[in-house]
Amino acid sequence: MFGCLSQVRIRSLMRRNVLIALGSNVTSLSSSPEQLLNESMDEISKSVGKISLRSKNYRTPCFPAGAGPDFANAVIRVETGLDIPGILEALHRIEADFGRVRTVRWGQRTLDLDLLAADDVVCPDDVTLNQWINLPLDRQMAETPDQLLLPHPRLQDRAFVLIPMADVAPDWKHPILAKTVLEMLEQLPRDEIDQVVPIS
Ligand code: PH2
Ligand code: MG
Ligand code: MG
Repeated sequence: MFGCLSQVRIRSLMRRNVLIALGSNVTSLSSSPEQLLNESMDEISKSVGKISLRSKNYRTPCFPAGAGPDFANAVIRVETGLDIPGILEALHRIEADFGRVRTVRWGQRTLDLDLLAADDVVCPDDVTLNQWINLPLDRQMAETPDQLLLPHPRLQDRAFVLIPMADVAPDWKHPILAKTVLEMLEQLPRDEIDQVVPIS
């Protein structure tokens, strides 16, 4: 599963900057989606590393449209000494602790934590990542990668990722697409951007 990571392991003594997307669109018995995001950030700072920057929380329409209630989304920038398998393990544990229940692929998510990028690491390799980036929409809906892909292969398509990402890493440059977050955001349709609204 972690085929590309030997190079990353060798660098494991280095601290790295990672970008993590947080999403929630279900209300647990005791918390709102925004509270879940805030509480999970406390947990990430304990088990992954220092949160150096956090975006605003945003209210966003569910993708695909109509598949569920609106999401609360945010992105954080974390400084960590963990290697990538260690980061994923911590994120999965935190998702489980927050009672993530996943019955259908695009269904309601208590808490979804996605590793968007780790510095400029490409996983597993340029050719494979490019294939996933260029996957036609119908196949995106039907196929799920069975290995870690970094940067996240859909981040350039989603206003609910790029807008909070622009709060914390506007100048981060995609290592394959060679565009900054702000440049990727400029390519999205205006109406998709307008639907992502900061939660006051
Ligand atoms: N996450 C999904 C599916 N759809 N839609 C929005 N607005 N925000 C998300 O975080 C999101 C989604 C699967 O992880
Ligand atoms: Mg996820
Ligand atoms: Mg997700």
